[in-house]
Amino acid sequence: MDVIPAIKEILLGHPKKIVITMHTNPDADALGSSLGLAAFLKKKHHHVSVIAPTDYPDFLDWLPGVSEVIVYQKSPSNRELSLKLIAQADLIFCVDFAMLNRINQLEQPVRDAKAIKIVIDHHLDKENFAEIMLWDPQAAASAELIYNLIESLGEANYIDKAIAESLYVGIITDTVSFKTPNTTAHVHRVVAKLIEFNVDIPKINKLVYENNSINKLKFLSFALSKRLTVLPNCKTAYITIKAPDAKKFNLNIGDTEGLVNYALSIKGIRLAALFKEKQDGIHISLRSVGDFHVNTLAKEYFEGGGHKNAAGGKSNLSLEETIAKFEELVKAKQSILT
Ligand SMILES: [Mn+2]
Repeated sequence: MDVIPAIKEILLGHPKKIVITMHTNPDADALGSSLGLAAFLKKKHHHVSVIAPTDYPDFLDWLPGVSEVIVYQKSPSNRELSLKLIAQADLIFCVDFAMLNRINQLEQPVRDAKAIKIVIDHHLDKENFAEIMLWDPQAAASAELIYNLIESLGEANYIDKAIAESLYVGIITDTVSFKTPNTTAHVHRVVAKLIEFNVDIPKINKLVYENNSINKLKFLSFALSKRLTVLPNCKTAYITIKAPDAKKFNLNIGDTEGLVNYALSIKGIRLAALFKEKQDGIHISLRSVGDFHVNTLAKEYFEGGGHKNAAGGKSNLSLEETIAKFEELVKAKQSILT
């Protein structure tokens, strides 16, 4: 099936009840792409609800339309409303994920929903639950795919400053400011077109990258001086955050965003990890440079997945056991890493 004509046809006719949802712990691409798509569909007179399984980081609270996002986990009434909207929807867009286990408790409700499901995603791991897959693991961001979709529908004239800023922030963050290998000439062209809608570049970059709380900076200093381990023989570095650390520094959602990149920034390091001890287990972020596939590591050993150079997973072992497992794996893969 040709994806664009199929989506075009589905959106024709009377206004549809549409739910847009994104992966848990939404990042700027998941949230920005969802809000950009929502704003576009609203302009086309559809009834659109945006549902996030869990809360988004504070540094995204300026995104246009963000106050209307229903955070499922936040309250019983949000849960009830989310389930109702999902059950009644004509269409469900799954943005920035292609595996239903990425939306936790919403997995079953979305799976069971009578709605037509449309995936818009660029993660490597996917399952076939949707009628329509706009899926391209080469894409730099889901926001790039949303832009492509709107343009392919012949409706770029619907894009306005709010939509452009929502998509722009998804692209700058997922490409780590245009530095990842998938930052193609096409990505730059898309961003150039978005900028023509008067995207406020300095404002957005300030909000995203220079919006640290003092706590967050003090925590960064602590993490780098007390919680960083380097395995030079394996070209690997990792940071661990114990549950009491998060408490002591009063960390908010998103405060550990980017921390793993400090480990990766060390000269010669090719694999970096961040282990966060949380109530529901150990959350793991993995980053690499070059041809070491962290998505495979995440998928095979840590119930996760993602991209070649950026992935996430979890572990139900203790923090110490998880780290021991990780070190063992890394040592076994030493020949690939060095
Ligand atoms: Mn993304």
